[in-house]
Amino acid sequence: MKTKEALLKILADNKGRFISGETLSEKLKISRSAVWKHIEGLRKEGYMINAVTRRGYKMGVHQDVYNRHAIASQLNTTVFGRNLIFYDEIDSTNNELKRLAANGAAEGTVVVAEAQSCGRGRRGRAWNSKPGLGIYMSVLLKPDIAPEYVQVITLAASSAVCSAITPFIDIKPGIKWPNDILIENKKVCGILTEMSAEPEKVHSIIVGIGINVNHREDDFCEELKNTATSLRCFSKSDISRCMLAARVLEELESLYLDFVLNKSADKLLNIWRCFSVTIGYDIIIYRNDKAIKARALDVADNGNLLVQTQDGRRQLISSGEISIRLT
Ligand code: BT5
Repeated sequence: MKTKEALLKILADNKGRFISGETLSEKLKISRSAVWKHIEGLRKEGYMINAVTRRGYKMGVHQDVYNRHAIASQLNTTVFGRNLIFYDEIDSTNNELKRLAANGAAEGTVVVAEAQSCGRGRRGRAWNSKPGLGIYMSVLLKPDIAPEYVQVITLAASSAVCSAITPFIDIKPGIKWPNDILIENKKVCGILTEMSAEPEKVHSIIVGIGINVNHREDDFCEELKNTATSLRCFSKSDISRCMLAARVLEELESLYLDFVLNKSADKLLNIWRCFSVTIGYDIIIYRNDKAIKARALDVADNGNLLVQTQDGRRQLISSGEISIRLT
């Protein structure tokens, strides 16, 4: 562990309590002036650390420590995040994981960033990725499944996020097929699933998850003010991003392993249905500039949406070709 990470861990383990410079220098095997320099560095990064002569250093109880070590120490997984890479800033965690995958990164490798300079949504859209407030992370998967099942992974991710966020908020989140997680009709999380495959075989899937966690209403830019929300808007206090990121990875690993080992999406689809705000509702399907009215009936084994159009015909639609609006 690097000195900075080790120092943060000690301060975080003792939140609200003073630790003397002497103790820190002994534990970290560095001089007291080096301890002071590291503390100054952490303060510049935004950590609130109190320094009082003859008492030492104290991190505030509400400080959200967010780094590789802090996430790893919360994580109870066997595969996901065993290799976890944390960046203060990266273009996009999906892009970085794609680069790592090209160099042979293992299944379950996770990239997390404090901020993204070029966070991506679907079809070239942007994902607003301010530092200090949200979770931006991607997981590398190498499932032995046919490419047509890739959509199931997106549904697994949205189910995992809903299960993970529910205990932190006072309201039930909803999933708008296929990848939007909404609270009171505003978007709190988006998922970007990208696949590299041959016609018959998946090489790898990167599932990118963006969650608005501790944003206040003012933190959203003008264009997102009416459409985006955060978990903080529905919780009594700030939420630990480390703890939440760890819970999301645990839930996703459990659903993913169940899916690939049992070759069945039943379990995750049942969870998905519980959170769905699409099934049973009237929707408008936009395809090639045409708008078609339909009712969403169910989700199929491969994650496609079963709909019934107004002429009574039933059809399965996949997310690549269309977008939908709830009516
Ligand atoms: C998504 O796309 O919802 C997928 C977003 C995935 C983001 C994660 S973050 C980690 C990983 N690395 C990446 O580079 N991406 C993934 P889409 O359905 O196309 O929605 C994009 C639209 O959502 C934008 O056009 C905006 O209208 C809106 N939007 C952008 N940023 C937002 C935010 N922070 N909160 C809510 N809505 C947002």
